[in-house]
Amino acid sequence: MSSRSIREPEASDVEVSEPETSATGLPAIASSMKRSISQMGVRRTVRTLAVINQPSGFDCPGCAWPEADPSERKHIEFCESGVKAVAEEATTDRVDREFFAAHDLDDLRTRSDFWLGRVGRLTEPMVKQPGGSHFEPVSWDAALDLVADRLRSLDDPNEAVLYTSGRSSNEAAYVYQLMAKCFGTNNLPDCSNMCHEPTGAALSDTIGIGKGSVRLSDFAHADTIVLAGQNPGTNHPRMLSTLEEAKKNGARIVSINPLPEAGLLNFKNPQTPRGLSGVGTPLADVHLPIRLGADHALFQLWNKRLVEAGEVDERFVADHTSGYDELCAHLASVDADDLLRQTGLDPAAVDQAYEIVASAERLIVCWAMGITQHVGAIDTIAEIVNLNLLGGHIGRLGAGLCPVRGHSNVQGDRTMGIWEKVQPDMLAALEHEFGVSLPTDDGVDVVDAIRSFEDGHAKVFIGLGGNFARATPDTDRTERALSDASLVVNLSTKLNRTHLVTDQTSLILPVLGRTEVDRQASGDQFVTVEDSMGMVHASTGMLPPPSRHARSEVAIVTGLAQRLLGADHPVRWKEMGDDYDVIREHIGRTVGGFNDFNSRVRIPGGFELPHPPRDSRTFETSDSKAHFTVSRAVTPTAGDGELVLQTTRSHDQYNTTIYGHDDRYRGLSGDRHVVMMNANDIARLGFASGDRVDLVTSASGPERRARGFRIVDYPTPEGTAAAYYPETNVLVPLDHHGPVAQTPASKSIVIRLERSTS
Ligand SMILES: Nc1nc2c(c(=O)[nH]1)N[C@H]1C(S)=C(S)[C@@H](COP(=O)(O)OP(=O)(O)OC[C@H]3O[C@@H](n4cnc5c(=O)[nH]c(N)nc54)[C@H](O)[C@@H]3O)O[C@H]1N2
Ligand SMILES: Nc1nc2c(c(=O)[nH]1)N[C@H]1C(S)=C(S)[C@@H](COP(=O)(O)OP(=O)(O)OC[C@H]3O[C@@H](n4cnc5c(=O)[nH]c(N)nc54)[C@H](O)[C@@H]3O)O[C@H]1N2
Ligand SMILES: [Mo]
Repeated sequence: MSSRSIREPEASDVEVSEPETSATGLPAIASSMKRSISQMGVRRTVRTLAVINQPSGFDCPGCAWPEADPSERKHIEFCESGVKAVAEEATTDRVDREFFAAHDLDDLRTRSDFWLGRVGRLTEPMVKQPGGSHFEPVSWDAALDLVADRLRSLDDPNEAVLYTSGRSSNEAAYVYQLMAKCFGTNNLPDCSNMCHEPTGAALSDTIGIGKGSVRLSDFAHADTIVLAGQNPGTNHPRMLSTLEEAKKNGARIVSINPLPEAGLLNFKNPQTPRGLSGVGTPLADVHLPIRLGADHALFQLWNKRLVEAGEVDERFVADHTSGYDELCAHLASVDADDLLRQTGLDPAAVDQAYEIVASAERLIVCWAMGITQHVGAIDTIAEIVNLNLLGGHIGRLGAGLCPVRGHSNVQGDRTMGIWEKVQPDMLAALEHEFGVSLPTDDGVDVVDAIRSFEDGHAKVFIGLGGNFARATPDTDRTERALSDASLVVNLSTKLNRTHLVTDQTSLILPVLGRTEVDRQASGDQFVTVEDSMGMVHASTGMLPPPSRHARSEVAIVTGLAQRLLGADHPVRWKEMGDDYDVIREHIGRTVGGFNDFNSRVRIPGGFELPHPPRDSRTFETSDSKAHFTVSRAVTPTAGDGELVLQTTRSHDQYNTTIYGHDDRYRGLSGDRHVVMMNANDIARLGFASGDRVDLVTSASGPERRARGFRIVDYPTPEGTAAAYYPETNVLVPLDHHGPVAQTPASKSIVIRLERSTS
């Protein structure tokens, strides 16, 4: 299939069928295999899938859910979403110079995200000059010189913003942050800022480390698992096997989610006879269809009851925590009825779930974007921590806190120093290791980066992966802010909107993906990643590169750094680019937990990073205790004629990459412009299912509008609605975020509906 044959989907209408009540492994894998074979052929499909997530193979770019110990690993360690993610990368379609000659900028700007992603892999560096109509080929030398010259000509290094998406390897992330810091800026925003940033903030404050405290093996020992604000059937399908095993061992599961997501209710595992026979394993014992953003109220209500009933691990609380008396005083002052009302839940179901949680001896709480993408996210997560601390569910086998990360190496990138916030210990270690002096002021996060482009201070954008213009909130405003950027550089596998936003210079640098052989001067390289539970392991690609011009992220960054910082710079950029072991030696000496990195990562399965609360109930906080947190629960509300909207993922996308138009488990296909609403709201607001409406918000400033959405009657709680991201990012005001983390509150936007005129 040549790239030219990709068609925009026909303007079709949404087809609605009953939502599924079970996540089904086998048809799921079959359907994704079909697509994979159409994108990369049978041989490539078989070859690739045989080594995905195997100790000697490559790490699945799908999500950050960990793999089992190599001794327990199955032959198939992938899922439908993983197959789609791999096919997206390993496609045999190519975007070459003829493609760019045939499609000018105006043409590309009219294309959908689906089309841009489907045309194929980028093959050679391309540049669009200021005012230019087309992207044109440019040599690597000229491209890297251009970036280095522009950066050096800035008045202030902080006029550059260096973004990272969470797919980059540890090695690429490490050299990238080092280059930024040596250049003189901590402007290192990343996709975490829009994702689990509130998790890191809340966990650092309360338990002294911003990462989750469970191992994969804990799930087999848990007696209770709470799944809050997460859709594992779609976004972390391999987690369903873990949950199935936990159920088999007797665990009870409470799910908290406005939507009855299929993967929360039942799982038919294709790798078990039971799943094959179509029976499946019921997952959630209790499902709580909560109002958007009311999780804080729910957890606080449970905590109040636990304290009042004396269902507290007194020994743990006395030995390991501080702030208990303040918490008790606060919980005594809050009104249980008010908290319950905020949730909108059936009191009997809340009681039933409470009984399960209160009687837990080994409790794991998992959460993802349904918790973090709210104004009050940090407080909600701190309330979850309160729950685990009250029961002593931390540093105990089968218990703990489990933020479920998104991008496959988003956690590792942060560990490697991709962070706009300065980490004094790491800064000192880098200065000592390399004999350099690094900037000490915090840089900008995603939201502040957009503000900085908007006010004209920021001028150069560099993206190590990702699709900044599309993933960020307030699309119109953000695109306007970026349109004046004097230089936008993207290291990308695939074409996307961010390449097209600036009216000035745009540079596309094609990178190797994880599935591909990465050959450098010292021979074939592997890279490393860290999963959601702090396991670090190697990833080795085996497919041929997409073209002879594509370069590894490490090669591009070290090549740029040499030009930018000069031949006599004390960092050995070239040696690092030639041999990734050299990078890992530096990481071993400058990043905590990575000693003997090169030897330990060569052990199949890799190694585990230390986590003091999990390992020894040690809390590296100001008073060496885990902290209870006092905060007031405030649930987002909408006025008459309004709804609170969440923006969510369909079953057929990877963030801003749209694989197709089939949100299978929710029974919605054909078109992504749908708004899921409760039947009572549809009637109350004077509409009918199937009506075409605009979603409009006037919260936080001027009116914002997303046009032409079909109303679908869907089981979401009254007063709430759901629609897909990124199409609805146009509605998320840039200033709509919580404190500290500044993560856009893209799961609570107050909207009204207007009949579509278009
Ligand atoms: N196939 C696939 N896999 C992916 C991704 C992808 O796009 N496609 N993205 C990756 C990334 S970067 C990430 S961060 C993760 C995201 O994984 P998820 O967090 O599962 O992603 P979302 O689709 O945003 O789903 C949020 C879930 O939370 C629920 N929810 C929304 N608001 C609330 C609330 O206020 N309270 C509660 N209790 N629930 C709420 C929604 O109904 C939905 O089920 O997945 C990763 N994996
Ligand atoms: N409204 C709303 N907005 C959201 C969210 C939401 O739930 N609602 N979710 C937020 C979340 S959780 C996240 S993580 C962000 C995601 O934000 P990003 O990480 O910026 O977005 P992606 O869509 O994952 O990036 C896709 C692009 O990455 C490039 N790419 C893919 N693989 C590689 C690789 O191996 N190397 C390199 N260099 N490039 C590669 C491709 O060119 C592709 O076009 O979006 C956030 N935005
Ligand atoms: Mo994410």
